[in-house]
Amino acid sequence: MRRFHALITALVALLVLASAAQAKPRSTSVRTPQGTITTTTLPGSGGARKLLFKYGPVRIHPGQNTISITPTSLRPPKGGWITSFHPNLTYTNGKVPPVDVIHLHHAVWLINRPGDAYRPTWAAGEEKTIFRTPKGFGWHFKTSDQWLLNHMIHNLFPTPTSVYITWEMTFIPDGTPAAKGMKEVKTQWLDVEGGKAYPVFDVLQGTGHGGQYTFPDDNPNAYPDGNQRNRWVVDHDATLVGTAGHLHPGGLWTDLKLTRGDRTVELFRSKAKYFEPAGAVSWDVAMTATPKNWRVAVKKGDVLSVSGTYNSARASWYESMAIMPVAITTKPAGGADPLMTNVAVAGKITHGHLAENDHHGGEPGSLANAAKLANGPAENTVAIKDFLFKQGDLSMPGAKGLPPVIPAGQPLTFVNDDAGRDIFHTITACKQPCNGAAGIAFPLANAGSGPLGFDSGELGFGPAAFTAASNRKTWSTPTDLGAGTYTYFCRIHPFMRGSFRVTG
Ligand SMILES: [Cu+2]
Repeated sequence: MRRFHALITALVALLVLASAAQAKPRSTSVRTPQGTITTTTLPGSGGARKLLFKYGPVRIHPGQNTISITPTSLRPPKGGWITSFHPNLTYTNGKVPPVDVIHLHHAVWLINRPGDAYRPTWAAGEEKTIFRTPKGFGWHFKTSDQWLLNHMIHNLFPTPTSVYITWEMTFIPDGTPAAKGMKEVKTQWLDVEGGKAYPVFDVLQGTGHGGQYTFPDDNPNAYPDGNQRNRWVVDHDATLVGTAGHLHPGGLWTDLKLTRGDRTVELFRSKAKYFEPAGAVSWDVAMTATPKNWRVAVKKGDVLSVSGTYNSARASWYESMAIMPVAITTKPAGGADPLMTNVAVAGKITHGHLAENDHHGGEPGSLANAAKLANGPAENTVAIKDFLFKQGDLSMPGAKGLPPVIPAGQPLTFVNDDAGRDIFHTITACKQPCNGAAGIAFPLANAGSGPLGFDSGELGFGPAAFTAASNRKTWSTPTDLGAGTYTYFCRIHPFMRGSFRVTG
């Protein structure tokens, strides 16, 4: 009897060991010309797996801030359901670059399904929101779909490097137990500048009300051609199951609203939760997303609209964004009637503070205090070459570092001689002395509104259809500047600082 017992115990132990071995996640990697795909099984999930895509290495040029669009073969190997999307950026050694050094301005994955239009489906900004569909919903992938990756990686320094764009997905292959009963969602892109390939607007310091500026509401000329780019008319009865907003530093929240007949109601406010000690001024932020049980029934003909609200008291925010991709079912799947129920509940952030946002900047460094410098030469032009302002650069010792002098009423013209190398620069006013170290929260475009808050735009050239560049290489200062010493920085390469002096 005792021997029998021992045998049973041994058998049970073996079985436990065997099932433990089976329950271990297994990973396999496939290398492709565009990067690697690593598949990891998720035991006990009914067939789901994690797919990690590493796109690259992508060569990053000195100071680059350009947009690239390429087809990508980094997709699931077979048909199935995608239920989460987690984007990131890494060096080739796997480390995540500090955001004040290399910065994922944006990446957008566009899907072209034969018979449908190209559809932006997932996106990443430096807030690195993680998208997850509620249980039972997913994006359905077919191997006949084509994927395009639109990315803009920004190098804040002249040092070239290499990076991977990475994205991790939860994937449920068709035909597995977990795929049973899944409901399909698509992404409906809602963007205050919808339809533009570089969808940005400026928030000028001091505009709006009470220190806040909402686009498009606070700009009567937001849509000069009459095309209300922030709206989408719902084209089929459906259920909204999730959304989160995308903003830039300075952003406070995005709002998603629904209009039916003469009523407009809030559906969700995605709030920016800043970890940044200085407040709403940097990428040290996470956005709130809708909770798992958020379901909103929408009808054909309803109008969805989006707006973005920024802090306009602290600084100007050039080339800002406000986007809310919404996961919408292809067929109705229940949900609350937003005219009967308040669906605008509080959201949840999708991650905490990220270590790559630890260098806030502003500490005293080696740059000059321009107000204490003697007059430099009288000039009407300042060339920018090799990331240096040729006269009045705050990093330059001696005569070259002295502020060029212009008489009141005369412009000073800047010429970007790096433009031929696809390097864009800006001349953006910041409050004197503007000589702290560059970081994610310094410098700010905080010289005030009106002529004091000048900004050149990105001096440089790019393709007509989509570029951050202004497609010119020169810019002149406003002619109504009063006597005084002015400091400025380059928004693209914030270590670049300069000054000039207006004499009365
Ligand atoms: Cu620059």
